[in-house]
Amino acid sequence: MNPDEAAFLTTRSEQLRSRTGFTRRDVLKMGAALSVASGIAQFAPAGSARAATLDAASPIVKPLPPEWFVNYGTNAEMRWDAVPGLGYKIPNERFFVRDHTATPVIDVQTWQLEVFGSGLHGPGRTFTYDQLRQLPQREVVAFIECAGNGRSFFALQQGTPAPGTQWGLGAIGVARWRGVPLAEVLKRAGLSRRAVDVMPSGLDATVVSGGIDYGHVRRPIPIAKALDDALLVLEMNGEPLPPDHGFPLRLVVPGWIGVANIKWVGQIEVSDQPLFSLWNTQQYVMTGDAYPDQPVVTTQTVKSAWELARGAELSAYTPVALTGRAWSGTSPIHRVDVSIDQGATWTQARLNRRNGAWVRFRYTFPPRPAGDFELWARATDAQGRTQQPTVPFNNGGYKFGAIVRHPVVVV
Ligand SMILES: Nc1nc2c(c(=O)[nH]1)N[C@H]1C(S)=C(S)[C@@H](COP(=O)(O)O)O[C@H]1N2
Ligand SMILES: [Mo]
Repeated sequence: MNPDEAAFLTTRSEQLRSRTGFTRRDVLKMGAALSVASGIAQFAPAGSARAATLDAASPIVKPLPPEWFVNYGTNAEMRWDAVPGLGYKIPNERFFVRDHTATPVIDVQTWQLEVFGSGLHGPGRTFTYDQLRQLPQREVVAFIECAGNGRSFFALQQGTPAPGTQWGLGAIGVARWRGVPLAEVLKRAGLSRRAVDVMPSGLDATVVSGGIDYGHVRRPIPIAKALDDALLVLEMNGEPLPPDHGFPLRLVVPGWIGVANIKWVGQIEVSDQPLFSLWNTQQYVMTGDAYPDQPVVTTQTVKSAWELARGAELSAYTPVALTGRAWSGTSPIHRVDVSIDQGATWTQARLNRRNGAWVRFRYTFPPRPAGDFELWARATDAQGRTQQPTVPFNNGGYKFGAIVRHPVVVV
């Protein structure tokens, strides 16, 4: 690394430390790993020049106070060190945001949902906001988590950086979602037995990249999932959906990756043929040496996070009560084990009774002399899937489910 680059990284890392809770050591490691791969410009929150432009017309509508969020411009990560004291659900104003372009502001008076396609036996139909509110409503408490949550740890822990937003573990939130089962809407639109895929499409700006317009953000789910528990959501934690989270209507697909949960839905295509978009072909597909079959990413993996800053200081010779949360896309969490000696010995964490979208856990850090430690939390779900020390790399940096090594300093 030449000295200029080193100076750049130092500056960036100092900005990062104050904005993200990553330690300087983390950032230097990440920077070193990233500098190996060329053309990766998005690893850090925007530098000052870019941040100024973005702040002038923020793509995200809600306030993003730095004590709650790491601001990446079109994405905002929840800071885990701001989570202690929050209840089971993450309040709307604290929920992470991930926009491919920018949050649109939609007039509900003129907005309509249009359902169409070869998977219907008639011409389809439209629904107004009020009509949707008259239909049977259901509630679900579920997480929404970006497929790329934890991506930075491919660089930081495994030395294989993946391009894209360098999320820590805060691209997740849990909320109570209320709305109309997608099944109810499909039935009323004339669902045919021949339907195979259902593709909601967002009303945010189309995605243009390299001179190509890929259209509105949209991604199909199979009809089985659509009819199972997919919910067309009007309310988040008892309030109308906030603009950043999809007002007036978003799809919630419990357990599936973030991008399945299309925001600002304006159209739903129901097809008797498999459907494709950028978001289930070039993006959100596992690629790389470990994935010759290139599976489409659907459900989330098992993960856990500490409600604590990276590099947090703990008092020497004192037991310290620590908390965290663990989750899985496919079943409740069964147990969480903790190691502070690089996996040599493990202690079971105590799980709260409330379990489902995620579970909160408690662990008492034992009295220790001053020094550097790593907290390792290893969650196991009810299907026996356990976090491993490493995970195979994939080019998109999706589903980083390995044990995250969380540095703490005993002082
Ligand atoms: N229309 C639309 N839907 C979208 C997106 C988007 O950019 N446009 N982003 C997706 C991605 S990648 C994620 S992770 C989640 C984020 O949801 P949130 O911003 O409510 O946390 O929304 C998904 N739905
Ligand atoms: Mo995402």
